[in-house]
Formats: sequence, C-alpha cells, structure tokens
Amino acid sequence: MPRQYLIFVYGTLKRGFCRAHFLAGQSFLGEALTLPRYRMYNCGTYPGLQLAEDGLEILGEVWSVDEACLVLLDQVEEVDTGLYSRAVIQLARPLPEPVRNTPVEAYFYRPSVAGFPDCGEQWID
Ligand code: PCA
Repeated sequence: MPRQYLIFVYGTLKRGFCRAHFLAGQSFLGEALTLPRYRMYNCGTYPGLQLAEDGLEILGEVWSVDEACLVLLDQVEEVDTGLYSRAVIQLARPLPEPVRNTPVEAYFYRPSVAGFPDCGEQWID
C-alpha cells in the first residue's frame, strides 16, 4: 500500500466547506480535538491556526491522504509562498490503531494575525 499521511484539517478543507473537494478519494478518519495549545483566527474567508500559550481545543477532522494529495494540499495552502507551513499538531486523544503512533500534521498560518478575530474552537463560516 502506498505511504499514507495524516492531516488534521480545521477550516475550508473540512467536509462541506469550499476546499473539501481536494480531499475527494482520501480517507476520513473522524473528527478530533487538539490539545489546548492553539488559537484559530478568521483571516478573511478562511481560518489560520497558530500556537498559543492560552490556547483552545480546536475542532477539526483527521484524514489519511496519499502523497499526491499531500503535494496538492501544500500547493492549495501556499506552503511555497509562506502563507502556511505544515507541521505536527497535538491532538487531545490518541487515534485508533493502526495509526495511533503516526504523527498528525496541520497547516499553521505564518503571517501576523494582528487584528483578525478569534474564531473560537470551530470554523463555521
Ligand atoms: N484550509 C486548511 C488550513 C486553513 C484552511 O482554510 C484547513 O482546512 O485545515
């Protein structure tokens, strides 16, 4: 089986949102909460997640994706321009076997969020 990667999505990539189609054909593993180490900001039409001392448990979805999908997601989220970087995220509860020990990554927003509203725990726009 080709290598799979675990991604936590919290915004426009979630089911029912405008970029969900980029995950078509991949495997939805379930909803998940992060540890309370992050804040999510409304950056306009999409959210941005950042590390925070006074963080919240952010609600999102864990997906298992193949390498081609991961490359596509990096393009969509503009990793190359520095808009987001993909890095490990800490979830509140362990995932089921057999993926329990596989690191989960998310897209972290890199520019300043000064002036952007806090979205709370969940992106619903
Ligand atoms: N898309 C990615 C990062 C923020 C966004 O809107 C996601 O849904 O996780």
